[in-house]
Amino acid sequence: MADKREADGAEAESLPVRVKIAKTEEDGGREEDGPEHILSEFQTVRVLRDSAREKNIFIHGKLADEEAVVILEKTPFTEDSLPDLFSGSVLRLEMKNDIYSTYRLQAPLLFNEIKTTVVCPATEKHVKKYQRQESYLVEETGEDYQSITLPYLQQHNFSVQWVHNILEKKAEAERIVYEDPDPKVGFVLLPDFKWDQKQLDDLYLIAIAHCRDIKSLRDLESEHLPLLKNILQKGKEAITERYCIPGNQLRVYLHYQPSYYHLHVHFTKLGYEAPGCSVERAHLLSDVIQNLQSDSQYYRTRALCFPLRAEDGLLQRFKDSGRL
Ligand code: M7G
Repeated sequence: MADKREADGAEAESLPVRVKIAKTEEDGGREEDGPEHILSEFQTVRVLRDSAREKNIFIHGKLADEEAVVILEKTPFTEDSLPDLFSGSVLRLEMKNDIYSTYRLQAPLLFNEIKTTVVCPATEKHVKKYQRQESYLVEETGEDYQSITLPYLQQHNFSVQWVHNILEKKAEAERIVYEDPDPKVGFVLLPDFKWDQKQLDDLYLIAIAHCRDIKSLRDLESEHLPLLKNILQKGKEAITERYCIPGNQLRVYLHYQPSYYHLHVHFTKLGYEAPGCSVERAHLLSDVIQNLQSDSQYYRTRALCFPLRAEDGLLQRFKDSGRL
């Protein structure tokens, strides 16, 4: 590969799309510019999902013989870009009728950027995660968690290498908004990779706990209250300071089930319907704190509801156990 990189040399610079990929542990988990991961080489296998309304498309394909998922998403307009957009664009008339007219606007190149996310190599679980599927609500008791969910997720979870890379400053270090380095109550706050940071309307950050022994909401007990309160308070303060958004305009929550089993908290702007913020998956951190204050074992013992998608292996396990 090193030879290929050298041989590509200067031409590689002018290739249309280059993406940064955080490598795995074998490579020291470091970020590297990878000319081998060039979307001009991407071969589409099939479209997993697309939405004309959300203006995005999720594609399963191959990148240099590896399975990959590519997500393309048109980004929102921002007010401060309007003067350049109006002055630098060419309008082509489509139709005119009385006071009504429609055009195709050809904007300067800068405005034609498409937010692109690449998962490579992607596992079958990644492909399923992004595929459009029916969802079914599951009610999981504390016993179900121990006998069905925990054994399943110990075998079939997504790698959290990307999380460790962030905590160890091997990836995204320059994107960190705030860090409390304390090993017990500390966390790293940074933009979620779903947010392009160009506008505040869809603000989305995640706080990742430094401690590595809490998989999800289910593991939380009252001993974790100092950690949770710290994330809630300092996370909000850091966002207010950096983005001038007051704490009471933030939706701060955990997912159950999460995709990645290392404790992390989502911070999104109130009013933005972030993916996964619906009642069947999001648990407000302030509620979680109060529930643990009333009962240390609340999340260990309570039945919790969550949606599972048709092809999720965990759904099958619930069916096999006669719980659905
Ligand atoms: P989750 O509830 O475990 O999974 O949240 P979800 O993706 O089903 O919501 C994990 C969060 O981390 C999501 O909001 C992801 O968009 C975000 N995320 C995932 N990865 C792999 C990365 C990453 O590499 N960098 C950053 N900054 N965010 C990520």
